[in-house]
Amino acid sequence: TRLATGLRHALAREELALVYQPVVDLATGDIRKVEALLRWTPAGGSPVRPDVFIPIAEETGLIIDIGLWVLEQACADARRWHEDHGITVAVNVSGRQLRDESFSDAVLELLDRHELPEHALTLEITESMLLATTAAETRRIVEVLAGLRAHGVRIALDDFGTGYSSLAYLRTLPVDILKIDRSFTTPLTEADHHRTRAFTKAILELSASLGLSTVVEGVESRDQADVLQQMGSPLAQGYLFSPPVPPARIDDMLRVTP
Ligand code: G
Ligand code: G
Ligand code: G
Ligand code: MN
Ligand code: NA
Repeated sequence: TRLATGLRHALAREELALVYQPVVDLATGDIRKVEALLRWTPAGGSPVRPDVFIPIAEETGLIIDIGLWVLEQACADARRWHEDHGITVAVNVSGRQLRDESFSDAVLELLDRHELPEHALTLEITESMLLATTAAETRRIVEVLAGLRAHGVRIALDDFGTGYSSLAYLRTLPVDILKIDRSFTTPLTEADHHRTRAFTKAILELSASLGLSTVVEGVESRDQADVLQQMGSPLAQGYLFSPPVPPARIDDMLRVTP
């Protein structure tokens, strides 16, 4: 297709860019980490949404090279944020990347080259990435994640609570962080919120009892943030704090000289 052809040239034409969304400590408002989100603006065109081009990148295999570019940029940016402020960076990865046999070595090599400690990088995975995989592929993905985790790289399970079998995947996948999907956040402050609050509270307690840390996504209002803080949620992400912004804006927020 036309988009696939365009995407094939996106790297060489420097049409890709990363934006970063802060993850804040609800108690203090301090930025604790950032999530890297990929943007593609074809030359002379308007931006293409990631939910449109990421699936194309996965189908065409372009996600391997694009994913390495994302990791490279994210580590280069994270280095100046981590050194002075202890900020860690989260990068979304696709199942296709994790099944690539050189993935682990590539990640460890670029952390080394950018002088970033392994714990400064979080890889965000989703349970949906396991839906179309065979049992052997799933075993391979678990092995790769466990290997990186043994080196100190953190693994986050993204969009938690949206799949058919979130709890089963939580038992299967080696993870450190749960990211509660924003579909749980929106109804927290609606009139009939009792059931939603019970679900969110239960996930927070489950996460804590498994020794995981939790990030709540999609916080858009002060009221939502207050409810979450009362429930003991430490970390949150959403438009209330900041939309995804270019790296120079993160530098401004942290008052770092690039
Ligand atoms: O801002 P938002 O529209 O950025 O992101 C839409 C979706 O695209 C999200 O589900 C996000 O996980 C995914 N996404 C964004 N950047 C990347 C990336 O670099 N790699 C992968 N695999 N997915 C990404
Ligand atoms: O990787 P993930 O699917 O979690 O990607 C995060 C997505 O959520 C991105 O598309 C990002 O732009 C979007 N997002 C971030 N904060 C908010 C928010 O407060 N509200 C809504 N509706 N979307 C958000
Ligand atoms: O400065 P501006 O209004 O563009 O910021 C947009 C959002 O980013 C606001 O909601 C603001 O709270 C958040 N923001 C700006 N600077 C900081 C900062 O230093 N720390 C945190 N946690 N949030 C910030
Ligand atoms: Mn994510
Ligand atoms: Na999500």
